[in-house]
Amino acid sequence: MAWASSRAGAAGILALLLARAIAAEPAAGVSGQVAAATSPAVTGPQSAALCNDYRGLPEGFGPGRAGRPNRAGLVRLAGGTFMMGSNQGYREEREVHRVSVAGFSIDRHEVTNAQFATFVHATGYLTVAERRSTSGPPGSAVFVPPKAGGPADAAYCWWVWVPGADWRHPLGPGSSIAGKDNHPVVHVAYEDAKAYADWLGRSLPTEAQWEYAARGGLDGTAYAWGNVPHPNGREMANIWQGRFPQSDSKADGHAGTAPVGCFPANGHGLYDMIGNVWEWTEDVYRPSHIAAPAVNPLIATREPGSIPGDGNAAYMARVIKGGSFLCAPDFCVRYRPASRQPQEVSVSTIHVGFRTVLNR
Ligand SMILES: [Ca+2]
Repeated sequence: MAWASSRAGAAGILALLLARAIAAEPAAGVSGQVAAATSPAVTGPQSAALCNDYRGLPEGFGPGRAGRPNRAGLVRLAGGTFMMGSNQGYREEREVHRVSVAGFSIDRHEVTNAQFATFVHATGYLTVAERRSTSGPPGSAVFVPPKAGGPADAAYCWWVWVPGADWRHPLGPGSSIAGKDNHPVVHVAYEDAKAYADWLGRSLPTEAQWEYAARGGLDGTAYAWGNVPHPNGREMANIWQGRFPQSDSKADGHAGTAPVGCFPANGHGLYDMIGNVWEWTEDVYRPSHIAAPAVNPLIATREPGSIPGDGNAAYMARVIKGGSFLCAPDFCVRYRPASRQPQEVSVSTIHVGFRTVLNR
């Protein structure tokens, strides 16, 4: 398979296809039309200090180390017990089970380009997408809407491997992040996210920590803000509106990534846990919650063969959470706290980013 501008199908895109094989089926009870009687519960501070006026760096942001971590931009969450997963969503979200997590702190918003640039400037770090490997030139996966009248139904034809695409050049050579200091960094592989977290003296969230944080204190609701997808007609997260993948109507005001903090914070004061970009977690992906531990769970080992096409001994997928600007009511209803998806650790894309936690 040639790398140059090839359509999805290159080895590095394999995980995306596997993930979408899981993602493609409709899920009972989670369509965009779902509306329950529960009132919307939008709480927490609003985003006046973030979004367009934000420069992308929390006050006091800078290097840390394991013994003295940097705490800028963190929100402290008390420990607690919640119901993790969903029995109404996609099959990999089952079963709902009671989970307890100890107190921890988590980034108020997704890691921004400004934050990642500070890290790279200080360390000289080179992301996976920027490194030449034996399998091809540097590059990453970019979303390209199919042309009108084209084979829109071809499996995941909207993913294009673009040589030269990386966090500084989200759409490939010629593109840039100028003016996007406050957008979430993208095209970061799992080890890139880990390296950044290490530099701060922090960690990546476990899936349980992430879901506990995303629920914002609302236990058992379908969405992070309640059971109504659009309370009072309001767009609550940066997702896709319109017919996917042909046309994003931008009803939420954004196509592609949005600056962090443009949508209401959840009940914990956290922004964009849902939508904008998917977020890496520390957990190795398994296709259900069956037999998961109940206290501070962390899935550290995979189950070979548990993911369709997973015949490669070196294959390793971790859980990503929250959905992205590419999640649509008619395609991937994964803009919910219980949603989860496998992402091959070495693959970066234009719609996966991350945030960090501090476990002390
Ligand atoms: Ca997000």
